[in-house]
Amino acid sequence: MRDIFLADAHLRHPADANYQHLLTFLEQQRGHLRTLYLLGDIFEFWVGYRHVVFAPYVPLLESLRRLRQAGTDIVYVEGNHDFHLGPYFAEELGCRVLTTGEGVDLDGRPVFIAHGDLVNPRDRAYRLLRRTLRSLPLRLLLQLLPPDWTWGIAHCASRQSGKGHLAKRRRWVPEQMLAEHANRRFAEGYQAVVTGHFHAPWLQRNPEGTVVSLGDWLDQYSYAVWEDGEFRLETFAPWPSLS
Ligand SMILES: [Mn+2]
Repeated sequence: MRDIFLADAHLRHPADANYQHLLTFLEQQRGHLRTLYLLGDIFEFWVGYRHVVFAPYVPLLESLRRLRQAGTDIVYVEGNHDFHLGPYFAEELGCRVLTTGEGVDLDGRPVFIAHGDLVNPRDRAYRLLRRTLRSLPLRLLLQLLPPDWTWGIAHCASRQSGKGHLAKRRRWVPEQMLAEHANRRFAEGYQAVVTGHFHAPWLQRNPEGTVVSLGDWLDQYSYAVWEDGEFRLETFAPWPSLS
């Protein structure tokens, strides 16, 4: 049995190619997967209501439900686009929801998993925004706004924040931040660190531990597999090869 780690699908509409490929991929995994680790930003926008889910996400939720029925555990770490996952994911789907990064045990090895949006302690502006989006007043406001409005506002805001990412990338090099973050975790005793968020697939085996950056499921279709005590990065081939 194996575990799969996947992040940053930024799903919008079931007809989109990346959405379809994710459904196909998860269907192929059914019955062969011990734990599916979703490391955030699987949805372009998710905010949790108790009895409401956004209609475009129903096909993925059904696919996750089928995985659960086949015996797969699902751990969902909230990203910067999907938060307040609570009620639906925990109670309806029986997932383990983590609001920030946390340590997990993989066959006796301590591994730190996180979305990756908090790896840079110098990005104070983002930390403030993150706290605000998750604050009680904003949660209450979201309960009052009609979900269709929230959906519209969120998609508009995520288009705006996409423009800011390029400027940040020029100021802070992801590989360097991830390496510094991983070193701090290795010093705490973790043997591997797995994150998403930066849309950059790479895996580095250092003497201190393994660093895994997942890439994305937008157009790279990269993911990590934990099997036989080791991580490896793989790429889903959406179309069968012609050779
Ligand atoms: Mn992200």
